[in-house]
Amino acid sequence: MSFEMTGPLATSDPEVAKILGEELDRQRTTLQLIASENFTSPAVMAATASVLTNKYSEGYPGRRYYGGNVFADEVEDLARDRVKALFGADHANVQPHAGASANLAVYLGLASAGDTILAMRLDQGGHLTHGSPVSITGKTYRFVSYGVTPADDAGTGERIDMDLVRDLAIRERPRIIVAGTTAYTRIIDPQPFREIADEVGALFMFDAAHPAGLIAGGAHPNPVGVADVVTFTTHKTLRGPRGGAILCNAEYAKAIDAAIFPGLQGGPLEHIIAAKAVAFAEASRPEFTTYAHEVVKNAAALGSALATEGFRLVTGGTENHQVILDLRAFDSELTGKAAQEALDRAGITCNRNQIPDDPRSPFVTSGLRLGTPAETTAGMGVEQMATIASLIGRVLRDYENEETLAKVRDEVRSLCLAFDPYPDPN
Ligand code: DSN
Repeated sequence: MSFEMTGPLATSDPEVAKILGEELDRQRTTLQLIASENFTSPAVMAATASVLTNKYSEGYPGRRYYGGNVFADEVEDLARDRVKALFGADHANVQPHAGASANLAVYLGLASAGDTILAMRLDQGGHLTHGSPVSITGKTYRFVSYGVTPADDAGTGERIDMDLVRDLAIRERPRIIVAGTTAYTRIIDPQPFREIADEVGALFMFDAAHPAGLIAGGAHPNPVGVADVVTFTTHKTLRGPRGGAILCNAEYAKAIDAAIFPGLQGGPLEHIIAAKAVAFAEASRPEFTTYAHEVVKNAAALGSALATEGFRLVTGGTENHQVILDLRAFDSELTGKAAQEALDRAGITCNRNQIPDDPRSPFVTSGLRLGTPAETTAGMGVEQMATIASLIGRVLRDYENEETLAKVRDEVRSLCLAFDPYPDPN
């Protein structure tokens, strides 16, 4: 794949072309283990780089504010139809620029400022838009937070505390109950949340940003039709372009659409919507079902190999695309920050993460979050997961030794080149 280094960009702006070429090289020669990242297909990238970037399309298909939208309408309708078919939804809005704007639109459309919303705590695995005080969501609505159960030796703890969810729902009578996480390794069953929401007369929103691709591929339960509204990002396990989407029951369609435009956003990114349409079609193919199950299998293999290396896995294992390591059992002095930085120098890209009840700050942390969506797309399997776990163990046992990091970096490079996500078509 050479579009970054040749063609019109290289001719007219070699400076930017060089940076993009270097980023392409980074993605091809280092391990991408950030759980929220993936390698989109060349077809998704082609749509992203299309002429639709030139078009203003405020409004919705058939109800635009500017002329010339015949093809923008066609592509947005196609994206909406494809994603509705993929998840079995009544209504879709494919305009959110990100998961954060999708979540905010649900609150804006279905709640009033000051209303109570029940969601997962950021430091236990939730998201900034689940009411963090530094987010506009936490400043505008009254969030009440649930978390996870205490850790135990049997590995049955650190699960979403559904008793607490119910107790808080009964006590606080929230307008909306939110399920969904960014750092959590277990399947989230939407049904118990639905029952609690019904018991207290709350709306139920499922934030599927992380598992959307696993749901589309049949590896996780589908919250569509159980929750009133489902939000997700299109670029994580779903493997589309960077962006968001909202699915909802017909009765909330008008409120959700009005919240996105004109409530929160201006002109939609129709080139990204075209790329979302491509990704939704890709996710409906049988190969994607295989992919989704492989992602989960690879995460389980990576987790169990890392446990053998001496790491403690938060929740004792994984049922999705993530592995969250508690580094303290491996080395009580090693922080998430130091581990992330050493792994980066060795060509292993991942992110530090707080673990439940982390004594260290969010900037330092005692945990690391790893994910398998990207390298599974590149073709890696359980054998490579065992190799990766051993490379991580070697780096973190000797993380101040640049010689060790350089040796691992060479091995990482060879491994990645054998599983090139963007082989040159020539
Ligand atoms: N930044 C995303 C993640 O990494 O999970 C959440 O928005």
